[in-house]
Amino acid sequence: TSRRKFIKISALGFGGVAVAATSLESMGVNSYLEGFALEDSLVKLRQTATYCEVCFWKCAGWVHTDSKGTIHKIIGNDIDPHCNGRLCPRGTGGVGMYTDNDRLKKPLVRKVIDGEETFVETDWDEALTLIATKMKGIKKEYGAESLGLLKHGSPGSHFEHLFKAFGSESIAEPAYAQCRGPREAGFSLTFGSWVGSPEPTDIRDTKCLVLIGSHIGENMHNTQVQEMSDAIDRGATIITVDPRLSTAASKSQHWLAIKPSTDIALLLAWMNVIINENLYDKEYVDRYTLGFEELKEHVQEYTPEWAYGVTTIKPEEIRKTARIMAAAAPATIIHPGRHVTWYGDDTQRARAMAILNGLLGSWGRRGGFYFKEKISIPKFPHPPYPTPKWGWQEIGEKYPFAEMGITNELIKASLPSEDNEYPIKAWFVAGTNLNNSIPNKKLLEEAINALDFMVVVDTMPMEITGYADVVLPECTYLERYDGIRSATNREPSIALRMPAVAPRFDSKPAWWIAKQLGEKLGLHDYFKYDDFKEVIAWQLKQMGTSLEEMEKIGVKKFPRKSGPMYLEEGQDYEFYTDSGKIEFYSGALEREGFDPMPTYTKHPEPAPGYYRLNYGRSPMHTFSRTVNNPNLNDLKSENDLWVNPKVARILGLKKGQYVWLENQDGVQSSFPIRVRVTERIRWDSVYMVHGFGHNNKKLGRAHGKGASDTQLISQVAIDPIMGGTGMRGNFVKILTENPSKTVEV
Ligand code: MGD
Ligand code: SF4
Repeated sequence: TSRRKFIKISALGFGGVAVAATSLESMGVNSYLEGFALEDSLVKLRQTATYCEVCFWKCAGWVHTDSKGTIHKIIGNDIDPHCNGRLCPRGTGGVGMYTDNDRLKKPLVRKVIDGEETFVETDWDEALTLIATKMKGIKKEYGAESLGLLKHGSPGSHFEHLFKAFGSESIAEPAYAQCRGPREAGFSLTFGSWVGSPEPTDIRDTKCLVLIGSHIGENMHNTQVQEMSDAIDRGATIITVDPRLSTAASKSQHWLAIKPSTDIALLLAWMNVIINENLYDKEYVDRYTLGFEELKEHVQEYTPEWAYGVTTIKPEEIRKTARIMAAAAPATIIHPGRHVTWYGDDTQRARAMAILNGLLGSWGRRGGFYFKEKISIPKFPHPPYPTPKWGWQEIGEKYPFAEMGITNELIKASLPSEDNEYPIKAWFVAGTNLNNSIPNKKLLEEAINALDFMVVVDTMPMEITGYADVVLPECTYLERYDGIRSATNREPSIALRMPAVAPRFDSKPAWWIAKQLGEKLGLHDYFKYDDFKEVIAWQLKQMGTSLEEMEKIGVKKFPRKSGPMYLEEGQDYEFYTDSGKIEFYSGALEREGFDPMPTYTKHPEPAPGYYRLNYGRSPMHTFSRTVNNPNLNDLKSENDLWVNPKVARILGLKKGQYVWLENQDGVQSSFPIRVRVTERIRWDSVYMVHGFGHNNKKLGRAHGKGASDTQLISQVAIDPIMGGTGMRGNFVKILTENPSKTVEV
């Protein structure tokens, strides 16, 4: 069938797009592979352990290098539960992060020469001395707390350690308030537990997978895609709710092309059917949940007929899909999604998804959600961190259920203000390209302009580096040690990352940069090692293994200690919520003045001539970080604008034609984007892959290619529960001519 064919194509994406992803023995024979095999048999290759940094699934792999230090390929580690021996195309292409000649090469310092601001190359000592002096100055004048860390990925943990030792917990990352925050708040208010990454969705054994705008397959999280592909082959039912015919939707038995921004209405109507038709898991609900009667009462008004008027999904379709979910339960997953900061009521949408899972009894059940486990890594000894006077919790607006720093509040706290008790005066930015990840560009630029000082640590000359006072070139993940990977899964495991090759140019690992700065700041006791390798070796020893062993095996699994993965028949279980139960009715939300159960709110709609700007991922790229990667750029070098044929007809647009976009606030895209006319998008929306439209000319391949969704997101709807930035309430009109002769083309 075509379903099967698709997944095979997608599976080919794993091995075929980048053949070296899979071990040669296990691949079918073709001439390309034979070419590799020949090369492999002639050249003695060295294998070094790593885990991938191209996205945050952190698959463990082996880097194959020859004696001259040339990397031949990166392949998956067979025993790694995050990848089962197969990397995705991006992971295989990760070597391009190392080979990219556009990389940052030397520390840069902003100087004024002949009245012009410019970057001047410098040596590490001068750059780090300057940073340490500035850090001390900020501490003296305002307190260490006024130094903010904006971070993402592995480098972040090294600087977090430095910051905490220095006395600042003013720390935030876009992975919370621009990504997963609402679902963590919503699921934790319901089940008392974060979803986390990898998600504990038991897709391997599911009978029904429900995706609410979650585009697994395009969003390439390795084992999740593998398990979904297998689930389809096994005949599991996939129900996808998406205004766009995503790849997942095209493989689903049920594609509900929902009107954007109305998902909560559908979720409430599903609850209405499941409760009123007695399809919920009575025993589970009685034993484990709180507030069923209130929920039953609450959802009465949300009938499928009511939801039809809101969502455009027919009542029969709502009833039919509700019955399918219930018939498969508890092996049904309403997937929590990942990037879920959409409309500002996102925590409530996540709550609705969590509650639906609760009604179906799928949390803690085979084929639903398993109880995840990870192993904790022993802390390398250092003195206790000083207690800062204030931290991320105090910065800016208060959001009662935020559990991590909120980037957008840290940014706002950097704006000039007389009466801000908790001001941020300088930023340290590591591993995040804020210009592409934080909406509301104007505010971001105002905040940057107000800073006393800004350091950026990156591997590439991304847009954010252009605003820095000092730019520090980090070496790539293939050239360094990093913290031991320990993440939740069905069974705990750890993975080692060690250098496969020496750093190119004058780049250095984050751990080294943090240590040098620590020493210049008098924090020697927090960095009592010469090489981070010593920290890892010490930690591994505490865990009953060793660096030598890990160098050989790369990944080590540990037995579960927290008990079985699923609830047993009739088992008593205490959830980590206030009541110890799964909370359909949330007293915690009520106490803070929020709806204790999710309700539907109407969101702004496009004015005539405007279309809702929808965005997502491509299997070849991760956010903006991969666009200049030579291997991945080769596979996809620009994004295009999905436009419904009806819209194309009205506007006279042709396939492949370049257009410009202007949003509701008059913000225009800097570069043109190519039109793709397709029935796969509703007439009221347009769609593009996030991460393109780079405007830093130093990114030779990525510069000027495609449009940036972030640039067009000037309106954000803040989630009052956890502070996330809802970004899907922006509308664009399509211009067939370059609106401004001043923009670069
Ligand atoms: P990137 O834009 O890929 O993602 O936000 P970011 O993490 O900021 O920027 C990553 C930066 O890290 C790049 O500058 C890259 O060169 C650098 N980098 C890569 N490897 C290393 C390394 O080893 N060391 C150092 N020091 N730097 C490195 C992601 C965030 O964006 C997230 S998680 C989500 S889910 C949101 N998605 C999203 C969206 O879909 N649309 C819009 N408009 N905005 C979004 N923002 C969010
Ligand atoms: Fe790397 Fe792909 Fe795994 Fe992400 S899913 S960590 S990009 S191999």
